[in-house]
Amino acid sequence: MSTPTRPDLDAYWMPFTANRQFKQSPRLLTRADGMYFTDDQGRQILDGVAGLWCVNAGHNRPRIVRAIQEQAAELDFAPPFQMGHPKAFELASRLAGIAPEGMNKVFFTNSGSESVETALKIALAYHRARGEGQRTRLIGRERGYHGVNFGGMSVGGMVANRKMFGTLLAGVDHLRHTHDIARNAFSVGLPAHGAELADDLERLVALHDASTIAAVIVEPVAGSAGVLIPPQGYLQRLREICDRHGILLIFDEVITGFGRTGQAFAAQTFGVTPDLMTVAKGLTNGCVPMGAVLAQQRIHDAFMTGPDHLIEFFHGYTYSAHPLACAAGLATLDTYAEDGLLTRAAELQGYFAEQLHALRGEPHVIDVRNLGLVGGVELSPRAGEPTRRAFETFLDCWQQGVLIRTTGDILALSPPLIAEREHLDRMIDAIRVALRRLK
Ligand code: PXG
Ligand code: PLP
Repeated sequence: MSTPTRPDLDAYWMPFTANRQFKQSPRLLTRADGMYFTDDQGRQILDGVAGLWCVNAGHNRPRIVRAIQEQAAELDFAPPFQMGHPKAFELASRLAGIAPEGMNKVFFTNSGSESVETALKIALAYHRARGEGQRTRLIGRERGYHGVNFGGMSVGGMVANRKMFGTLLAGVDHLRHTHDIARNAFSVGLPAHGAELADDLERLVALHDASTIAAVIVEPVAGSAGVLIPPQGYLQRLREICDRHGILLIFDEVITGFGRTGQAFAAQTFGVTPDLMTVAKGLTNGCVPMGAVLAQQRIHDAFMTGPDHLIEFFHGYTYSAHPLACAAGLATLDTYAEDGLLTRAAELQGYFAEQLHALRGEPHVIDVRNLGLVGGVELSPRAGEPTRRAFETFLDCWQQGVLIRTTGDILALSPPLIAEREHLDRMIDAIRVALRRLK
């Protein structure tokens, strides 16, 4: 097929992209359907990462497409402050209905990053509303990713995302990460070792005093930092320590939400209920930007004091609960329910794990890890050129017509939850082929 005319690539400063490399050899997607993208050369590209961990129901789902089209013609925008529209309330109720028991209040945002900022602000204001305004300290974790805004960047723990940007938020500290190849390499599902790393929180309590700590935020499964699966018992232990000290526990479920780990939320997969939960991505199947914070009733109720004509929480976005996003969200939840997608990862994970772990022994592979429909393959870095092996693997897979993600020298797979076994086979085969010809 002849190369179509490409747009001028100069003006667009691309996010999280090697701009110069991209513009020398662009990868342009023009259509998507089901498990596949089409690129501007007319090639079919198998989607191994649900777009960017978000298109959980696969692409171009008719019900979602229709809902967005109809909504645009019916109510294009409604101001979210002191006003509402029916679908915002409906979507909040539906979300509360699939959330862990007791997480029944929903605050809408437009992205994962905004959800994180919102959750951190709720935590601070909650303590203050209850007369514990000295609880201002926020605790994150090394190798955490909580978006790119100042709060999320500060509690986050990826050095490249932080080092350029000055002093960040004051009063933030970090738990150690749980990644431990020496003890846990090639674990199938949850690694056996490392629950005791949750005790880092006790050390930070001993250092700062619990009375100064507002909240701890962690990803139940770290995605962007390279698919780090929590050790058995780790999240339970973190919950216990938070409870002991009156510290709020925030789960950042931007990636793990909406069926990725085999239940609607990782909180349910692990049987650990946080106080606040951030979501985005799969909330609208990636079709319209939207995020949300889910809160326990008592967190919300702490704000509902004072005269009732006064605003209780001075926070919100112009596009909070945007009608198009709400319409997409409702249609997405219908699609998940209709196709049983929120539990499909639980059905597929055995097969996925088996095939993925068969990459053990291929060149450069130093770890394989998995949970639900998330997989990570860690490569040993090429001497003096960290991240290049993974990037070359990514490019090779792209040439083979398979889209994967990389972070550092780690390859990540997070296929749409509609994937069939042959799709999983093809993704893993593409990685195998690429690894065998990699230097
Ligand atoms: N928290 C978590 C846990 C995330 O994974 C965000 C917050 C921020 O969401 P927004 O919608 O603001 O991007 C994310 C986003 C990758 C990758 O390569 C992952 C994300 C974003 C960009 C790249 O794995 N996750
Ligand atoms: N900057 C200015 C000047 C604004 O007026 C607003 C919103 O009114 C914002 C930023 C925030 O925009 P958004 O509500 O879309 O986050």
